[in-house]
Amino acid sequence: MDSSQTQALVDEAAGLVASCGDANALANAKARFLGRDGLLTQRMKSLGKLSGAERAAAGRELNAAKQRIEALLAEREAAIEAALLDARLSAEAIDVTLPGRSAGHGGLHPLTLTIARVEEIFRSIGFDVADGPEIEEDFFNFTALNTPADHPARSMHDTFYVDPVAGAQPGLLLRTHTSPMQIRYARAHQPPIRVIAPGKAYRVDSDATHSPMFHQVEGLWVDDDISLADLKNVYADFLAQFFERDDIDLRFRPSYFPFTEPSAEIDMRFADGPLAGRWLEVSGAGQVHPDVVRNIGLDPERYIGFAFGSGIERLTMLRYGVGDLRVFYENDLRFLQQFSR
Ligand code: 2NM
Repeated sequence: MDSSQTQALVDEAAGLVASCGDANALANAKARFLGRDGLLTQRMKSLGKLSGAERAAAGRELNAAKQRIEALLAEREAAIEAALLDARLSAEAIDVTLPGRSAGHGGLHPLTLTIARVEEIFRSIGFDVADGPEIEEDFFNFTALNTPADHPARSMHDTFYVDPVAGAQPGLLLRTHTSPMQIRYARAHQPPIRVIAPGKAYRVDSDATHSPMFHQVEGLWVDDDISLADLKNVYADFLAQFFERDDIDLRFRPSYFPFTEPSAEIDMRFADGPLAGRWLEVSGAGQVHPDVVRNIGLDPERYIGFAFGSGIERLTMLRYGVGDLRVFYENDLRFLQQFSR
């Protein structure tokens, strides 16, 4: 046994250890040289065959070789562990510079946008905005508005009545218009009264042009020296601001409502644009019936009132060019997202 053979063994071990890619390969390499039948172990076992002086020198040499191989193994093991840790860290890494996952932006519904717009415009003209119950008393929804007990609007086919339950107030219904809010407001304020009441109303009605729940804005103006011409001016001003146009014509067409006399439908007409020349119905209106003036606690000999009621859906369809009422209630984001800004 000579030292060049020992050196060759160390060289071989160094090459094998360097090629080890994982802990398993390293264990095999260790067994090949240092295991019970390992190449270096065999040599150590054969030391006994040598004479004393030779044995001491060969023993030192083999021990040095063993330490060298153990060091190579330890070094390689540390390198493999470090590489594993690196790989794990980069796989688990969080890139804090990535943008967050957005929950998306909410937006206002087109009908809500219209209500906000109508409120802003009427406030600028000097009107107050009133808000009140959607579940109404028969008195405010019908009786105070001059709608007698045998009027068809009161029939079960037209109105959602609340089932009377034990102990509950009788005669409740889903308001069929926002006028009851006008009555509530007018009874709580003194003239001059200028108020609009926007909000939801309900009727037993459902087809391409009617929804059982819809939105209205009604306006009421009570004073001692106003005329239908004043109402017309206010409404014309409102339309010009709402549509942001100055080419709008108005006409009042005779009509009938129980709570106004005389009554009219308001039609409007654009001079320009895709709807040019077509009369479009946008509102009902009229002089508040003397009985209704009395019901709000005022003397009809002294005070005169004018009122209108417009459909929010109709105004929204005209402003945005929406052709079908039903899209407002279908919650299709492709439609709704066009209105969020
Ligand atoms: C309309 C048409 C005409 C109206 C009347 C009143 C009140 F409360 F003063 F009597 N509020 N709204 C009115 C008048 C509503 O809707 C088509």
